[in-house]
Amino acid sequence: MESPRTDQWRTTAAWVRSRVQAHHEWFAQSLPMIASENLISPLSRELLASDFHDRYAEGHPGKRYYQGCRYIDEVELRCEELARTLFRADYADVRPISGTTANLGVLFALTKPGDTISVVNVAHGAHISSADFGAVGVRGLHRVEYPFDLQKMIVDVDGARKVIRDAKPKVAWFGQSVFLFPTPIDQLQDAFEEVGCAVVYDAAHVLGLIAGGQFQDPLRQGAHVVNGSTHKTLPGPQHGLVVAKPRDDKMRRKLDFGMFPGVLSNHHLHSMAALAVSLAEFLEFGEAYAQMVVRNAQVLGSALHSRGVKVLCAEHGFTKSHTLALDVAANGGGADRVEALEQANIIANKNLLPWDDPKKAMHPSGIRLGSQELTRLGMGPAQMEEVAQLIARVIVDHEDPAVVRTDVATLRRDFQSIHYCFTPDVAAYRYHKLVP
Ligand code: DSN
Repeated sequence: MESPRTDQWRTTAAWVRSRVQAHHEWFAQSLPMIASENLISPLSRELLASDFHDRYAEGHPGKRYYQGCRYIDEVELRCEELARTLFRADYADVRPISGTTANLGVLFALTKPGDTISVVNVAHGAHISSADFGAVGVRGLHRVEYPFDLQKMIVDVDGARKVIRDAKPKVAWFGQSVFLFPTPIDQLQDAFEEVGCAVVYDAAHVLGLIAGGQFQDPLRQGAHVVNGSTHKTLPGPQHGLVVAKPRDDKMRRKLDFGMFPGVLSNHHLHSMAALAVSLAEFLEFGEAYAQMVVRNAQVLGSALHSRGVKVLCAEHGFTKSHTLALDVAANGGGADRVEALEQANIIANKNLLPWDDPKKAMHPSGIRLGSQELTRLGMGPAQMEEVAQLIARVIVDHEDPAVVRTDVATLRRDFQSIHYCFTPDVAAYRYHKLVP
């Protein structure tokens, strides 16, 4: 007979499983609109639970520190090849286990403590990697910031050129987490060349839009390195990626060493395999997906604007990415309105706007929305009009979220499978139920 103690932990394990199941059921009735998230395909998801998860494979295919890597090596070589093909890159590293790890590995490769780096300010939408309290600070770098055009929500070209010329950074770093418009790095080429800096573009948010040819093409606009996470507009596993056109062999070797042994030990082989499948699927479906993501974001921006929601950059078409930034200061503030949206089963995040006090990150005036996951579920412009109406009822009209929630569920009922992938029919089952 089992002891009561054993029962206690067995019950706890079952309870954890039931909470995950509850989460699945909740999200199946919701509109997930956090700009950094997405749905992995069923085929990729299956590999996350494979035996690759249980193995070690430090080093490179054919030169491992562990035996047992015969098939892992084959998959990793193919994954690298798929990444080089998709991004038309000379170099690919598919080992980073997240976007921040990719950032850290690149910083470790291209800088030494005390070097200067030029970055976008976090208040202007940069990722926390660019902050003193993030990866840049961990590497002990001296940070200088580009001036930012708050009307156009992009780096100010003349100001950035001056910063680069004056500070002579070792690395000029770009990329944002509130990433509405392409960064004009092509116009900074003269400054990059004059100071001889490495140019790095953190593409986490827009990786799929770049791969799908719908945003900008940093590797052909002056960037040596593009890095980021692989689960936002590129709908792959929670993982990271570096692709590059290294300017010489020395940079190539440094990038390689920076990742391993620089910041990685083992590199999560199950998610590397899932990434390989996601990259293959993106080569097949990515262009159409990325086009629809951007179109949906623009339609959503326009529809929200016409319903009285203050969407940033109305005069510039709201966005050229998957992201919209809303100023809801006059509607109760970001924290208050995302709570109400969540009550209506519309999942979004509060966000600092450039003019907010950075110390008030928990009570900002903004909300960030992304169109990439609803697009993955098969929604198009007609649904964006409906989504805008649902959001405006909460944000502008302060309607009872419980009433809006029933209409959210009705809209969501017809959008249960994952699109732009090889096995759309399996999706609903995988997404709703844990495998028995
Ligand atoms: N923190 C993530 C985001 O939501 O943008 C990026 O890592």
